[in-house]
Amino acid sequence: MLRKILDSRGNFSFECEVAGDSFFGRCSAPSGASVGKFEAVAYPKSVDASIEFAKSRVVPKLAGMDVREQKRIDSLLRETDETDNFSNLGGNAAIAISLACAKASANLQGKQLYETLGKGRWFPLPLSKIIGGGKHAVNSCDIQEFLVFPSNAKKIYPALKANVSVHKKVKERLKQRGVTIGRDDESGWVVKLKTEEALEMLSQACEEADSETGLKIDIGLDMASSSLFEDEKYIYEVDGMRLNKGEQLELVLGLMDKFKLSYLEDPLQEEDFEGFAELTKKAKNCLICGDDLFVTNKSRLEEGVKKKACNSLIIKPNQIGTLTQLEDTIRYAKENNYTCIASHRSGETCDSSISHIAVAFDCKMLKTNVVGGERNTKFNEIIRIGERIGSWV
Ligand code: 2PG
Ligand code: MG
Repeated sequence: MLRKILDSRGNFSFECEVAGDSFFGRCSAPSGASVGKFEAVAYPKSVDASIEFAKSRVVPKLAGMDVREQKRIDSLLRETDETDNFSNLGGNAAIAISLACAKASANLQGKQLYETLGKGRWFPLPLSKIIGGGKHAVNSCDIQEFLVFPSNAKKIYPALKANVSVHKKVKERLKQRGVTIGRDDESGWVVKLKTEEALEMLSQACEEADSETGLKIDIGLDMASSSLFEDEKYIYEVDGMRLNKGEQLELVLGLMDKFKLSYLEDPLQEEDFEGFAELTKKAKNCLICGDDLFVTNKSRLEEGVKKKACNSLIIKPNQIGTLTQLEDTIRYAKENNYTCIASHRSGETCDSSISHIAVAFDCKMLKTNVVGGERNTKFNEIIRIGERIGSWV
C-alpha cells in the first residue's frame, strides 16, 4: 500500500506498507530543507508522481518477492529507476519501500528491525539542536544549528535529561532578555542573535546543566555552509560578514578554539574537499562531519577518504535511497575510521527506523531533538530498544 501522509512541516510525504499473511512493515520518508546538491532527488516531480511511478513500475515487480531478500529488492528499485540518483522514482519513495520491506522481513522473523540489521549493543548519544537558524527558520541566526550532546553519558535517561536541561535553560535566558522567541522546524529556539552571542549563551547554559546533571555537555554546530555560500563567498547577514574560503576557515578554527566545539558539521561548502581536509588536519578533539559533502554516498566518501577530508559523516537514509547502499557506506566509513552519526531531516514523520539504524550500526550519535513529537519519538524508540537489550536504560 502506498499513500501520502503529512510531515512535520505540513508537506506531504511518501508512506509505504508491505504486508502478507504473516508479516507487516511500514515506513515513511522525511524531507530536508538544506538539501545537498549530490543527494538522491527526494521527489523528482511530486509526491503523487512518485506514488504513480511506484505503483505502475515497482509494485508489480515486487509483488510476490521474499521480503527477506533485501539486496534483490534494493537492486530492483535501482534498476527500475534507471538513474544514479533516483530521479525517476524519487529517493524518498525508494527509501520508504526499501525500509518497509526491511521492517516486514524483521516482523516475519519475529524480530525488531535493529536485530536483523546488525549487532549494536550500545546507545547513540543524543545530539540535539538548541538554537536554530539558516534555512530552518526565518529572521534568525545565520548558522543553521547550535547543537549539544552529553559526551560522557553512560545511560539514556540522564543523557536525554542533559539535552532537555540545556534547551530549557536557553529558553529561560532568552525570556530574561525579553526577546521574542519561537521554535524552528526541528524545535530549536529561533531568535536573531549573532553567532558568538548564541554560542556564549549556549556555553553558559551548558555549564549550568553540567553541574546539575554531573555530565559533560559538549557544544557543536551544523553550519550547513552550502546554504551560506553564494558567488564564492560565505554570507553572514546577522553577523554582517562576507567571507572568502580562507576567512571562513579562520572563522571556523577561531570558534572551535574559543567555544571548545567538539562537533562541526558542514563547516565548508559541499564541493570543497580540499578545505575540509585542511580543517580536519588542524582540528583538535573535534569531529569534522560531512553531511552535504558526502550525502551518505559511498563514492563521495571514497573521495573524502582519498583526500583525508573529515573524520565523521552524517547518515541520512533518504539521501541515498536504499538500505543496501546505506549499509555499504557505513561499512566503508568504519573501515576507514570515520565516525557515523545517524540523523533526522528537518521535515520529519513519526517514523523511527533511524533509531534502529543508529543502534544496529553502532552510530556514535543520533542527531535529533529531545522536544517535538516527531523528534523525540526517535529517542523514545531508543529507550524501548534499550529495555530489550537491557544495558543502557
Ligand atoms: C541537516 C538537516 C537536519 P535538512 O542539515 O543536517 O538537521 O537539515 O534536513 O534540512 O537537510
Ligand atoms: Mg547538516
